Formats: sequence, C-alpha cells, structure tokens
Amino acid sequence: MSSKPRILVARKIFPEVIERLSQHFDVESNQDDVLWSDAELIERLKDKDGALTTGTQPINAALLAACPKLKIVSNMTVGYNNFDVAAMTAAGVLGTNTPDVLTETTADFGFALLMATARRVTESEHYLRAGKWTRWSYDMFAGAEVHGSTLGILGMGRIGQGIAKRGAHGFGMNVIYHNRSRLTPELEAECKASYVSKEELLAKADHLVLVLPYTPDSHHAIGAVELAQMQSTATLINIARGGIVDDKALAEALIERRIAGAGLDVFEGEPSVYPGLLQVPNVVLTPHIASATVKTRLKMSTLAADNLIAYLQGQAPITPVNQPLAR
Ligand code: 8YV
Repeated sequence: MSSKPRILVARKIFPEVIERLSQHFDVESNQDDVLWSDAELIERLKDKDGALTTGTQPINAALLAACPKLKIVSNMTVGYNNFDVAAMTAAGVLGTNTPDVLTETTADFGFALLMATARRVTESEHYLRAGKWTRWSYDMFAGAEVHGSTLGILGMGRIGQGIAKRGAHGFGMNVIYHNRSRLTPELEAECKASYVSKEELLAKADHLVLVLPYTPDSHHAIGAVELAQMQSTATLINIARGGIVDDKALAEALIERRIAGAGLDVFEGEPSVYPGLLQVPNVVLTPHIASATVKTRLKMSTLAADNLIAYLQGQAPITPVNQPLAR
C-alpha cells in the first residue's frame, strides 16, 4: 500500500494539475465530472487526507464528522461560502481559497457585464437574431451612458477595487463605494473612490456593482426595499454570489421598469434561475463565468493544488482561510 497522502479532486480540472497532484498524492479524481450527492461526496472523502473542491461542495459538520482523516479542503475559488469555517476550525481542518489570481479577470468581467447591461447588448442581439431589425430609429436600444456616470460598488475588496480602477481611470466615472470597513486614504486615492453610506450608494449609483462575500449578513442585501431606493435609470450588476440579491424582487423591479436593467452572473439556487428573470428582456444573464478565462482557471487550480501540496507536506499553506485547532 502506498504511503502517499490520499486526496479527492471533487470536480473535473486541468489534466496537468491532476498530473502534478499525482506526483505527491494518491489521487481519486472526478474527471468524468459526475455531480455527486452530499452522501456520495462523504463516501469518497471518508478515507482521504485532503480534498480539492470547486465551491459547490458543502463542507459542513456532518461531512467533517464522517471524515476523521481529513486535514485540508482546498477550494478552487476565492469565495468560500460552501465552507462552515467554524466547524472546520473546530474539527482541525484547514480551508484554503484562491484569492488574487482571479482579481483582474473577474473585474474585467464585471465591467463586461456592466457595459452589456448599460448598452443593452444582449437584448439588441436577441432582437437582431429574431429578424426584427428592419430599420434604424433614433431611440432603438438607447441605453445608459457608461463614461462619466456614477459607478457604485458594494463590497470593496480586491475585485471591487479592480472595478473601481477600471471605472475611474478608464471611463472617467465618479466612483462611490460602501463596505464593512473603509479603505485607507492611499487605497481610496488609487481607486479614486469615495466612501458613502449604503443608502447614498443606492440613491446615487447609475451602475451598482455587487462584489461582497455571501454570508448570513449579506443574504438578500438587495431586496425590494433597496431596489426601491435606486434610480429608475440605474443598472444593477451581480458578480458576487446568488442569494445576495432577492431574484424575485429584482424580476418584479425589472418588469415594472423601477430600475433600467440588470447584469447577473450568479443566482440563488444556481444553476436554476428564477423563472421570472428569464422572461425579462432588460437583463443580461451569464452562467457564473466571471473568473472563466483559461489562464485564470489554470492559475486557480494550480494554487488550489499548491495549497494541498504545501500543507500535506508539513509546510505553511499559501492562502489559508482559518487556523484549525489541534485535533
Ligand atoms: C468560481 C467564484 O469559478 O472564485 C469564486 O468565488 O465564484 C468563481 O471564480 C466558482 O465559484 C466555481 O464554483
């Protein structure tokens, strides 16, 4: 029997990363990309020392109790709301994520979604594809201005700052933000961003981008009440997590044109999408692809692998999210 630590790779990833992991570990991988139930995941993980996960596998007290050998769960994501961090810490299990390597790529996509929403790119493409374009008219798909407008950012971590810089420096936007903690004066100057209350952010943003982590506190942070505080000409962009927006309230606001449009990369209960959103024309919908470039996904999976290799070889993890208690 091999003495290498045993790990599970829970979803299909780059073959070269599996190859690299195999040099260090006994690897059970899911290159067929089967979607396992929670019970199937536990069954495969119960004799493993580590796991590489992709953010959709819940790591909770029940799983931890059933997997006594587990030492590390390495998420190939920056957001780790699939982790019950307190339960992991108590069980002596390290969690790691993949910050930094996806910041610029995800900020690029936030901007792509903002521009597509403001300038009604998908709505007008659907019209063209349906053969409805027969003549020019002065107000055909007239949208909202991007350059020189007010960019609001809710959640001002690394990705929020990346979006702020694109808006301020690239498009001459007036950038306002709200966050649990205020940035340092140096960072505010770098991002050309001003701190405002959440109320002011909602009232003043022409384009409001959500980039905050999903926690019990941020559940439905944007619901009917908040949408009512936005301008009727404003757009809402969510590249953070489903569940931060109340999708039903948003669909109603879009139908009634209480806001002008929305760009959504994430959905509560994804990959299911609230049916009302599919019926609304003034919304751009993408299937959680903000970090999806080949280079960035390779960097994310490599960092996730490096965390496993370092920690299971007795070294410090590169990007830990907790400090597990001794077992
Ligand atoms: C992931 C993400 O691709 O990193 C994150 O937090 O949302 C994306 O980059 C996604 O979570 C995979 O499940």
